[in-house]
Amino acid sequence: TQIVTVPTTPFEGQAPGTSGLRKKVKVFQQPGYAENFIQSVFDVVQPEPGAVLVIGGDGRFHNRTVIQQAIRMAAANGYGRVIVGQGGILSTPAASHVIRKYGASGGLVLSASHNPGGPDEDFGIKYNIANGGPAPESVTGAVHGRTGTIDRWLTVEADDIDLDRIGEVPVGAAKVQIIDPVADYADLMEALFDFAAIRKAVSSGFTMRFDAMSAVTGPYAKAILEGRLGFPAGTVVNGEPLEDFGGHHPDPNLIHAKALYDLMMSAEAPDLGAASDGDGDRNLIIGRHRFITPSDSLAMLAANIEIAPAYRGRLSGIARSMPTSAAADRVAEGLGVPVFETPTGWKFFGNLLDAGRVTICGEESAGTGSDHVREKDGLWAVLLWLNILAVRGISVDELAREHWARYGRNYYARHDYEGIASEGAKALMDGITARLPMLPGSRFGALTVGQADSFSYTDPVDGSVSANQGLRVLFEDGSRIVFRLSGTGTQGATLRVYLERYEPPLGDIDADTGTMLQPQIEAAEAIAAIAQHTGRSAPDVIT
Ligand code: VG1
Ligand code: CO
Repeated sequence: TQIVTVPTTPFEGQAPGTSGLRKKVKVFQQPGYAENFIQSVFDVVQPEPGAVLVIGGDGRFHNRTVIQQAIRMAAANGYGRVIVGQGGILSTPAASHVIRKYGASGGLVLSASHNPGGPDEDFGIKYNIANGGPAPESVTGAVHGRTGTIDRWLTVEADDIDLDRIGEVPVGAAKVQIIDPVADYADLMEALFDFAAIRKAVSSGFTMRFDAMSAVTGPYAKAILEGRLGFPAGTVVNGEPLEDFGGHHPDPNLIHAKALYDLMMSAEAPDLGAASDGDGDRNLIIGRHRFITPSDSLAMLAANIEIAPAYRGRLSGIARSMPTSAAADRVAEGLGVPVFETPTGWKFFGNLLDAGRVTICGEESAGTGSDHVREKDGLWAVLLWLNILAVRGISVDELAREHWARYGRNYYARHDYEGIASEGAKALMDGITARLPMLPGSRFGALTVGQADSFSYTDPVDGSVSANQGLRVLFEDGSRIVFRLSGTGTQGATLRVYLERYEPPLGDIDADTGTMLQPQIEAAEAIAAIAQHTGRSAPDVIT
């Protein structure tokens, strides 16, 4: 086939953030914008002739356009086979699994995750490597470098293919295979968990609601929960993936999944409420009248993971991102396994998982996962909860109380200030950074600072160093505040303030989180002058 070389010039700012390149759809619609980025990926990873590439996305607006183009470009760049989810759909964890299962050299995941979708909203492209996980910083850095010098991209002359028809079609010299996006993933879940025990609980009256938020998990949740596990039709709500997610933020938190929260706090609450995000890697867990923070969920799942058949006797270690609460650390200590503290973003878990040093990992941002894939996995977390509840025969609330009674409770909240001016955000972070050396010994109300630093991570497997991963203020009583700027936003800056305080088993373990964290909230304002720098008197989102 004829390979066509299209001349181009670099675009500013094609820097992958916490999870890929994310921009407004309008930015991606500029001629050559997506092509430049994708070609930069191919130029960096240099696929072996005949290599396999996986392509899939969360079904948001602009997905199909970019997929058609990426298929032609893959063919021109020497890939022999391109595996695409039907309709262009693959949840992020499903894409990770498909990459691993079919021995692909990597994959393109088209998503802006929990960010809204539609012509005026967000789009994103992420490259995952052969282990199924997000490319490490060495790769994303090289891709960013390449976007600054790129002068051509490669394609083949070929028409768009029918993305909705399962089967194989040639494009240039490559074979394009359209696969069922759900089947492989559903089989994997069935191999990990005790579906028989869950089915039994369902037939004995266990109820749940899963809110797919009109995003990618709808088909997966219906096939697994309603199909394989026997939950009644209607258990999955908002189950059709929509290009604009019905105009909502597909972000499973108490603000954007408020309808689910309200149901779970009402008299009609089912036993379990759960939700996932745009691309299916996040999870929200709410029991009847009991919200579980993602940090607690990680700890509770780790403490009980060996109940699930595929994890019996093989919890090797636990990893959490630095801003995630230390609840998981107490479980690791209790079980005698190591715990690792990584920077924010799933790419930092890949080496630990590949080396077998951890079995489960998680982030405070509603991400939990294990060594079954190399991404966080929303439905996996829901199924692990179901497996544990079904086998133990207790409620979410009972499990939480039992956990806190044994390990104590890490009260935790994250305050987000979204879409603030970039200069203000920078001034705020610079201000704290300048004060860091002076903070130890300073008092804020009853709190005294013990240690304050900028978090730097040395990967224990390959020795790579990632500096400036968040500013930490650690108080002498064990509580802490972390300040970070988001790396996934597309407009201005987003400040994240993470607040945490530990309460021992015999302490006040069933109190209101906001009240318990009030001293830390006041200290955060005193240390960072948030109101002055952001012009906001309160956070936009509290999770
Ligand atoms: C956020 C979360 C982080 C998560 C990332 C990608 O990043 O804080 O924990 O890994 O989103 O998740 P940031 O840089 O905005 O804080 V997803 O579901 O958006 O791929
Ligand atoms: Co996501």
